[in-house]
Amino acid sequence: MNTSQIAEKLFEAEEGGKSVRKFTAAQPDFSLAQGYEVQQKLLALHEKSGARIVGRKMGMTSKAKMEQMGINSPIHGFLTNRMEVADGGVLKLGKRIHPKCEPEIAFIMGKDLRGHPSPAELSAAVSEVACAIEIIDSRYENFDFALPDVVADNCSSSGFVLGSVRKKPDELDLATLGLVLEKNGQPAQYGTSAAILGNPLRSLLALVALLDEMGEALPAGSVVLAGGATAAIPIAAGDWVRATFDQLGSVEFRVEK
Ligand code: OOG
Ligand code: MG
Repeated sequence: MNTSQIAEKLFEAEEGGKSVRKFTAAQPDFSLAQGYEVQQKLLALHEKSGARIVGRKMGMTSKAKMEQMGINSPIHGFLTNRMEVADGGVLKLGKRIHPKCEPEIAFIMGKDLRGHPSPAELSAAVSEVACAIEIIDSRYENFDFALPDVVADNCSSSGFVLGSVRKKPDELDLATLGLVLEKNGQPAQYGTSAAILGNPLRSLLALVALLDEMGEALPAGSVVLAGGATAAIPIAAGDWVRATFDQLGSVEFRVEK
């Protein structure tokens, strides 16, 4: 299959709620570069169906996630307006296949960023920091994929919830924010923002460098998810999930069918 056909398959899998086998199983030479090519074609299919890109997400930026998924290099995907769930709102599962969620740190960009900014330029380009929960849902059977597969599948992106407390990067020590993820009132994961490449700002820096390799900038207004700070946990209809972070308050949602 070529990259256009793979993009079609992944789009159909997501729309129809039916998982597919990882492409590297039948095409072992399917490369990371081709994975990103598929991802761009997938974005075009989402845009054709009326979705709008609102930001980017980083993946595999913590040891917990690398160990859970068996992949050890940072990757990025896109976020659309259709993926956003309001803080305190309801996630309708719809056609999701085997959804999970994970606690993250989010940046809302105030200025365009491109290339290799200095630490000062990086912080100055961030207008707000928020706590967040990402909802992921691999379109692959059993969440089983190699690096090019997961990149093609937009890094399992499926949804995100942004916390309502907003801070400036210099109002926080971004490397030391403790957090707890609860499901139905029970703690499910504990973590720290340090798990995200030592400091989530490093994840933002890595994203901007990776986008630059594709000839792209990160525009003002973008939402950026820096990557899961803990392993992801499964969610199902009826669940209530909340993540609480030092200095950034909490973010929560309920899950319905
Ligand atoms: C891939 C998505 C990774 C993260 O934060 O590391 C990711 C997956 O785990 O299926 O979102
Ligand atoms: Mg994530």
